[in-house]
Amino acid sequence: MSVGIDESKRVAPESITLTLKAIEQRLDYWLPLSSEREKVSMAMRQGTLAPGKRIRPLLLLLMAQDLGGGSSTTGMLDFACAVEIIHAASLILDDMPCMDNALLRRNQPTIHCQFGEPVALLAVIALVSKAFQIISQAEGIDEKAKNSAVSELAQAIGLQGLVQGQYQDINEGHQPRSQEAIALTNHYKTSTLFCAALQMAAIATGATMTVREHLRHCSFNLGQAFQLLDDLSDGSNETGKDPHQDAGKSTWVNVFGTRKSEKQLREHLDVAYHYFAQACRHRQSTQYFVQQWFEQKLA
Ligand code: GRG
Repeated sequence: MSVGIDESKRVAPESITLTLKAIEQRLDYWLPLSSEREKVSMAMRQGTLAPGKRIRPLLLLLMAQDLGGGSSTTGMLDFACAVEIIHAASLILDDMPCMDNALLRRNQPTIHCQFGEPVALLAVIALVSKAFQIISQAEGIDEKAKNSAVSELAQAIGLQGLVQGQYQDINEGHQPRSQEAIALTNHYKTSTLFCAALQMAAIATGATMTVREHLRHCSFNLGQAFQLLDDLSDGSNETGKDPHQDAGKSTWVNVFGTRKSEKQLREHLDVAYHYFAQACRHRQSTQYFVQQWFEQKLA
């Protein structure tokens, strides 16, 4: 499948590679080993620094550029790290025996398999607290923006976000579900953290409420598309996910099949692009990056 992107608008892979390197270095800075034998800090590092796609921090940083920067690069990088750390914490928790009971994540044994359940749980809590510490200390970003960022990220985690998505998934995920019910769970599980990433970019750059509203619509659709892609690629080497993890779950792909899911994915992407264009009328690197990213994954 081709998304048909204009060649002249491609985001240079070298610039993405550099940004990814900056994210990884800053994560490494924020997650030091307390000591060689200190298991919780090892689990925190391992869970976060294991090779992931870093799509949420990348989106945050690209969107901040599209919206005109205006904030310190290090501070923006700190916001991006906070979002990635929350994502990593949610994956560690999601994999635990009381949740999905997964053995593999990012092509490596899951954190509870490596360090045991008590250490994994403590690492999750410590990562969540680290994320908020990072926001509060983000360099060169004013206090009001930091407060708003804390609020956005907290909402994305809680009962109107990841926690709700996870709850719905473990309670209803193995029962027959309507299209709407699956979309709602995906919204909570995935769109909310995409939303926090884009909102934090908007907050740090002083974007208007109208722009922020466009970005909310964009995130909803981007999250749906991303979750559909995640379901479609289950069991492939790409995800590094335990291939049995979603077996028997009422995901879009398991209920409606591959073809309908791909169609649905493309429809969500088109709506997301529409709102990207509404939010950033002058610079649209984020949209082009997303387009080429999906184009590559769907090829
Ligand atoms: C905030 C600690 C905390 C927990 C909240 C456990 C839980 C409650 C939420 C988990 C929700 C969940 C598992 C969402 C999955 C979303 C998703 C598509 C994950 C895969 O993301 P990728 O592909 O993964 O970006 P990588 O490994 O590349 O980073």
